[in-house]
Amino acid sequence: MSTRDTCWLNKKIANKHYQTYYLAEKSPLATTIRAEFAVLFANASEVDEKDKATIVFERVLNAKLGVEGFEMTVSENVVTLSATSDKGLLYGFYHLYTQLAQDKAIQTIVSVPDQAIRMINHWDNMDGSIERGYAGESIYFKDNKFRRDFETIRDYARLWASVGINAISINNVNVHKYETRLILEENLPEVKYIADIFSSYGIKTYLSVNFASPKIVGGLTTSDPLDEGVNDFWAAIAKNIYRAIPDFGGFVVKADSEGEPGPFTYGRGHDDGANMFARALAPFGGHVIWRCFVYDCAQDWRDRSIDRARAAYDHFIGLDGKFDDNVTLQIKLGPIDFQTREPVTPLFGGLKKTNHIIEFQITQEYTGHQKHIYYLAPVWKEALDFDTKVNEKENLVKNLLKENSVISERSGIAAVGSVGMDKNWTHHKLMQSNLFAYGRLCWSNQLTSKEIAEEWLALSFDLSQEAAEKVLAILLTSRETYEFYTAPLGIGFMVKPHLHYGPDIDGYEYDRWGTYHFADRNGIGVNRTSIDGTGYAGQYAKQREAEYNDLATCPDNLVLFFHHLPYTHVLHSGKTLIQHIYDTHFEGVARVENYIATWDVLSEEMPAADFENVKTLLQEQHRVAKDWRDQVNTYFLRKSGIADEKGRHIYA
Ligand code: GCW
Repeated sequence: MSTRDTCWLNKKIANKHYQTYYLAEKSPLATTIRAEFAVLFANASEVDEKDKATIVFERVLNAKLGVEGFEMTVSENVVTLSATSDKGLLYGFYHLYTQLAQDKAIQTIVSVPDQAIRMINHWDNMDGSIERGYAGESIYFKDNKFRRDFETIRDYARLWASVGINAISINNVNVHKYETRLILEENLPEVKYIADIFSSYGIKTYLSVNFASPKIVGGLTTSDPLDEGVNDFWAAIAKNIYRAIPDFGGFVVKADSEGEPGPFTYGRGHDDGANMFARALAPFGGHVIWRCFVYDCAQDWRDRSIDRARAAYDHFIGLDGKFDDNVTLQIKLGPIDFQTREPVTPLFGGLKKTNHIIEFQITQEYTGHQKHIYYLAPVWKEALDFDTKVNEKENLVKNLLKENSVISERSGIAAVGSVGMDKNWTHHKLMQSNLFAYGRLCWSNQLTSKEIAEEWLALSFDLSQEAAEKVLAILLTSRETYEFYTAPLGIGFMVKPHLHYGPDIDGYEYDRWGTYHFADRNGIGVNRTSIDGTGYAGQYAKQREAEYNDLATCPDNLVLFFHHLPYTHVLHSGKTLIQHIYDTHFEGVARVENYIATWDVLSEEMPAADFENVKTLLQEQHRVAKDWRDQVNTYFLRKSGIADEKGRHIYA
């Protein structure tokens, strides 16, 4: 164990009864269970006869448990954890632990994950930096070498295993010079050290690869996916990797996106590109995850015919059914890029014959850089529960991920990770909740954001009921608070360019990234209707299209995503648009002030380091929230010339 924060694995089970266990298995996963007993139980002892144990692990044949599920039964004060694999036993172990740690009654339960792939993508570079990382340097790399801090990686692996994560890609999807070489022999022993650690926690390791590797490191003159030499190159690479790491997961690929190379260079399609990797990996059971974040990032702001929101759908819908069985498309939750409020990407429900996973972002790129409190579970739940209304009936994203994938084991969820070398992993203590929530929600889609936060609080701290409720209230309101003081009504991207922290209302307005708000003296918003706008709304099923097209039914919180409206437009809330902007921005800051006051009350109950950590960061959140409030309010007062009806101070 390293000296790092133990997060939600923070308690030792002192319960006298449950300290003896029987576990016949000898695999690396079983060894992990033994190690966890030693760490998480006060007096655990392994016994070699079943009837002397109060915790019994049992491998069973039980189709309803699948490969990863487990069953926990209790009779006469003996808990039996059964599963078809050691992985299921490990998940069962953590479940039992969390129940005991929360002093909950041990109850019979069958638990099977709702999503098959439950993955983390790291955006770590070998120089130690992390793209969009806010919690220190990479836990894997440093100075263009492997960091070799295996204790940290082990501690990290157990955190994820305890909430059911089963796949991790370790390097950035923007694959630079040194990282392009990760697939080569010279680096495989080091990748294997990491993969073996993850493997002993039931996690498969993936690498992000550079599409242009054949040219860059293979000595070829082309990286054309239909070229024989290129195919041979990838086949040899795959063979070599699997010889070193037999349970290697596969590749993650960002191609033809934000400057990364891809099949377009050779006039080929994304199906050609993805299937090339699929063929190379297939003999070894390997898997390619192909990202759909493909759009024109060199747009001319003058050109109103392009709408970035349309891009993923326009690029991929025509390729539905054309991918090999071991390809999975990875699609960002929203059509633009992890803004506070975006509609759900219409490819969910649109794709019918292609494996796919939804991509979330745990790292708080646009949501406060882990300096602001932003509990993300509500965002993810909203996406998973989104009713696409495809075929004119209820069709929720969480079900469609499986149902519309050719092979349901190749569907699920991925998220961009948020940890670094900071002692508490996430920089902000409270933002450990997002790690926990992500894992729990991937496993059990029906859990509520509140249930998850309560569980996290109970496992992480020893708080009185009253104190726990205070923190809970902060977490559960945090997303709306951030939304209040930043960009209004689904408009997004009023952030400082490149940095993506703090306000810059026109920062992207004349830039090449396709993220415009079109504010003028009369109004603001993007007309994405299929009536007289960009047509984006038309990518949805009929009922959704109609709902978004029509101001009478378009939800307030997305109204500027779909419509360009005058400041005097009256929202469903009864407020004018301009008054909504003023009110929410004043309220957003007031809420942060309340958080500060609430937090101060917790000084007695919170561990000192955590108390200080959050207290300091709340000051920063407050500073930046005020910047947002004042710049946004001033900007719109100047544009519209309409005063705040409550007469509050706006810097004119
Ligand atoms: O949100 C954008 C980020 C890039 C990132 C890209 C992506 C890894 O600003 O930093 O690149 O998304 O998802 O590929």
